[in-house]
Amino acid sequence: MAVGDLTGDGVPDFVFGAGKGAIPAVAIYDGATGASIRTCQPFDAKRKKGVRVAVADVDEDGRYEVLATLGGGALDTAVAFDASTCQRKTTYPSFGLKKGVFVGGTRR
Ligand SMILES: [Ca+2]
Repeated sequence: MAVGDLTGDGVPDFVFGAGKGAIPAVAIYDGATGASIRTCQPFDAKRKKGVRVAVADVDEDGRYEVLATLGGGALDTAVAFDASTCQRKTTYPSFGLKKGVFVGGTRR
């Protein structure tokens, strides 16, 4: 789970990654209302290793993106995507490990 203002209303929103065995989805909820904003699927549906998430402004445009990686046993690819469109913005190169990686976010 990660927290960050993805809607721009000044209230932190919540991002949840699916657990191991589930389709690798990321669910985003509005922190002000608790309503579901959207569910994104940043990885192939067959890669059911669990999704780890973070929130960070990776392109320094003043808006947060969602960072996601797959859990242990998966390639260590990390991606950043737009929370409002689910469109991938960045794919980070693999370290060559298949143990999964973790992601963390920052504030500017
Ligand atoms: Ca950004």
